[in-house]
Order: sequence, then structure tokens, then C-alpha cells
Amino acid sequence: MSLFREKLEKCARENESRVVLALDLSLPAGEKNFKRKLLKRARWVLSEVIENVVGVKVNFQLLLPLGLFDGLQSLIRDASGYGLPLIADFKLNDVEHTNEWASRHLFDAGFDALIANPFVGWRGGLETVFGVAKKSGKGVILLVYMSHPGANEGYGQRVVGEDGTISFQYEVFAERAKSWGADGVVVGATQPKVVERVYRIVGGKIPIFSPGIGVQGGSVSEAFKAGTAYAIVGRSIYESEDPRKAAAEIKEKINEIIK
Ligand code: BMP
Repeated sequence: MSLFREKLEKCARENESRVVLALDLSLPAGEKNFKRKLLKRARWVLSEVIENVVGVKVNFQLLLPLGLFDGLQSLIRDASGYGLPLIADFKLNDVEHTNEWASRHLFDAGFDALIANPFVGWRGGLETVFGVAKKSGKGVILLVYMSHPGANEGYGQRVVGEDGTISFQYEVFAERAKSWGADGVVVGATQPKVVERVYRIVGGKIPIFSPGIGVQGGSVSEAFKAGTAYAIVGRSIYESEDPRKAAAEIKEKINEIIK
């Protein structure tokens, strides 16, 4: 098991939480001192939810304005000081040498895991990313079925295997998550039937991370009953007037379902 998985499971036990905070705060670049305000707000939200979450996911909303080795460093230090695993969500989706440098920079900057898109394939695609991650105990989480309506156009299409069998693209990706040694898979909470199917394929051995709860319409109870291990939640927490309370409520709701 990767150090990332160990850290995540330890945190889940200690905080009794299955909520990964998606810290997608954003501000327009034209606003005075927007970088400083953005970082201050992000650090505050994080400090409010520490004991109610199991990890933090960072996306382009913070990376682009703040910079990986600049402003983001103080947030990364905060998360690490709180013992919270940090997931880089830039959905790596390129050829080998680009993916390799992106993953090396993300891991060197302090991220514990990253999310990648299996559409890019293994050879010349994600093989190197898994190699870089394994060497340093970091995690790779694969997108298996996204939470938005158009996900069915790619992840939900029917594909013909080399032996002529027809399956859904996401079923193939769930199988690949097993054979490639992924540390997690993303399946939208908006698709509980897909969560259930993927759970059967990965045999409960690879945790399912489900975004799409709350604003996107996914249900906590349907997702967790179907096999979700961790909910990824953004706006319902950081847009709330009281992020601490919002995170605590989602955590308790999940704990009621999985107890
Ligand atoms: P929110 O709870 O505000 O809808 O945020 C969901 C988070 O999960 C966002 O960071 C988004 O980029 C991410 N996400 C998603 O919504 N659906 C996916 O299929 C995969 C994601 O990473």
C-alpha cells in the first residue's frame, strides 16, 4: 500500500471522516490583491474544517494564480502540518515526458497523490506517472466515470475488446485501475449504479472517490450505499457561511450511513 493510502486511512480513522475537501476557491484576476485574498481565504477554510475532513484536493483555481512553488506552498505546508493528505487534481492527460515532469513537480511540491485520466493509455502515457509515484510512495487516482452529464459520451460509451466482448468504457478503466495498481478511482456520486458496478470490479480493494454531492445533485446516501469510500465536496463546504459546520454535517451524514 502506498504511503498516500496509509496516510489517508490513518486520517479517516482519526478524524472519523470520509470527506475530501475540494478547495476550489476562486477570485477574478482583476480584483485588487486577488492572490493574497485568495490564499488567505483558502487557508482560513482549511483551518476551519481540519478535524472534519480526511484530505484536501487542489485544482486549477488555486494552482494557476498562486503557483506550485510560490503561493501554494503555504497551503501545502498547512495541510501537511494538519496531517491531511493533499491530492493534486489536474487530471493528467498528456504524453509521457509532459506527464513525467508534471508528476515530479507535483510530488516535489508536497502533494501526496494526483489524479490522472486513463484515456491517455499506459505506454507513453501513464506508465511513467505510476513509476514516479511508486518510487516515492505517492498515489495515483484514476478517473473512471466523471460526475457531469456529458461523461456518458466518453466514460459511458460501449467499447469492443480485442476478444470481441462489448463493455462500457468505465468497466475497462476500472479493470485497468486494478492492473495498473491505482490507489483510488473517481466515480461521480451522480451515478450510483456506476459506483456499484465499479465497486464490484475493483472488489472493494481500491477506494472510490465520488465528487458531485450537493451542488451537482448527487446523493450521499445513494453513493455510499453503492460503494463510495470518500466523498469529494467543494462548494457545499467552502461557499457555506460556516464551512466547519457544513463539513461536520456531511461527515456525520456519511457516518450514519456507513456505521
Ligand atoms: P463541487 O462539490 O463544488 O461540485 O466540486 C467537485 C470537485 O470535484 C471539483 O473540484 C471538480 O473539479 C471535481 N470533480 C468533479 O466534480 N467531477 C468529476 O467527475 C471529477 C472531479 O475531479
